Amino acid sequence: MRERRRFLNLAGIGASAVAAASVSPVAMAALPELVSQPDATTAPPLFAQTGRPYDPVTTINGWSLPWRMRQGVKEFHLVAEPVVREMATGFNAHLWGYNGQSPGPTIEVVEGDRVRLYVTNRLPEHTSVHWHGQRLPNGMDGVTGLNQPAIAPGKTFVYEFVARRPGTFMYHPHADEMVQMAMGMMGSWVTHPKQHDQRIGQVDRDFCFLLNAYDVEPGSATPKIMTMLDFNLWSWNSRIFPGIDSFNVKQGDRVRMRVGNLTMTNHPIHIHGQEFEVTGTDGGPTPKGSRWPEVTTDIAVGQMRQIEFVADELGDWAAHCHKSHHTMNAMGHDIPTMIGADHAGLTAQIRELTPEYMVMGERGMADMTEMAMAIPDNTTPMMTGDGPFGSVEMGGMFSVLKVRKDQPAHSNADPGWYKHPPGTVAYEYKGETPTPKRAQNAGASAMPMTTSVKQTVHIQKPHQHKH
Ligand SMILES: [Cu+2]
Repeated sequence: MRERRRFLNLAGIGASAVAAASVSPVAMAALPELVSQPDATTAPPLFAQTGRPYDPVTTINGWSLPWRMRQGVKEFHLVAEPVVREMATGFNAHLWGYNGQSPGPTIEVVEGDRVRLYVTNRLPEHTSVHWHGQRLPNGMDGVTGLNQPAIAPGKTFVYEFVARRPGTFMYHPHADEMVQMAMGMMGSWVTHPKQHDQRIGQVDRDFCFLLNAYDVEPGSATPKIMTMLDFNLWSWNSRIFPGIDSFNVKQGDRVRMRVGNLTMTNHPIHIHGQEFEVTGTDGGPTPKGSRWPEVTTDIAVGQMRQIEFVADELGDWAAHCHKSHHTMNAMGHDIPTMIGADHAGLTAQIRELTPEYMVMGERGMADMTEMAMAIPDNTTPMMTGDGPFGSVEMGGMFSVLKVRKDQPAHSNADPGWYKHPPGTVAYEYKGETPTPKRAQNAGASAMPMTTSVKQTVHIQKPHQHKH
């Protein structure tokens, strides 16, 4: 017991290597092996070595947690801890997560599995885990104070329940929830069906990711935890474009995407080039008669959606949140609209007061991607991403569905950019452009103002203080 406490205390300061050396193998065996992920790469699907077999998911820029079987129970070990998450190349955020990354690992089980989850708390404050959407005994639901005492720093709690229904779930703390979610504590959970279910089809590829959001000031690394709506980083699995891996599939593959929303707002998820159906919600598989084809589905806060489609159109297809502010990175806020504004002379005057002043966005903001403006260390440009035809001018919740003839089965290896057959790319028209006749009558002259409005603005000068 004493050894155990010492182990946990050491573990609490992140000295796991020291702890492993100072604890006997017998003491260690009480807990399932602690597996940690060092980086944000998309791990290959984790095929079951023990327990019932299933078709594993691919977690975008994530991984699935290995388990051990002990007396018929599937045992996992989650460790809540501070992590450094690379959100895009060169941009590291100081988050809280599980087992080395944020989000934590995906947990995959089979309907009917008895699951035991050890949760070790290495955070500086107490925590708990809520298994979002599951049917389970009330005392396992993870709401601190309501269902269980909080897990103090250094302590390990055990959750145990049977995964009763198949579907897509999430896990996250229900203790100091606002702070811990703003810091990145969350993960996906997939319960695979035990046997063939009429409503749950077979798919060739099964992807999984969470929608999350952060407010990290450019140049800093730790999220602001009081932000409610004005987040500046809209991410999938704590990654922002161009850091989000593409979905690489073979033409004709039946593809499933499982998406959970743990941000503070809804996200209309939109996929170009093919139509999908929502085959599952947070409550389970949808009845077949309730499905219809669509290209965008809105995912509200706390919801999970499973969408499915046959990827039959070759190409590189955008897949993104359709709120355009969510496909931009930091610096995307509080910039006035300058389109159409005449800056002549203004810049010189402002520069007398602020020598570094520059005009942004008088022709739109696309110039920003070309300018390669100097930005603070440890952040990422607002609109970026080099595509085969230039800048993609995106950020945040944006990725690409790559459909290829020769993508190897089950592989998410990046096939590179699509090679368009000759004559299938939009091109510049080089002929003459006649002025449309209608243009003469349209616009302001089509609806002339009958009365002119004169406005007088009174300016009151500030009183001068007399000293
Ligand atoms: Cu969005």
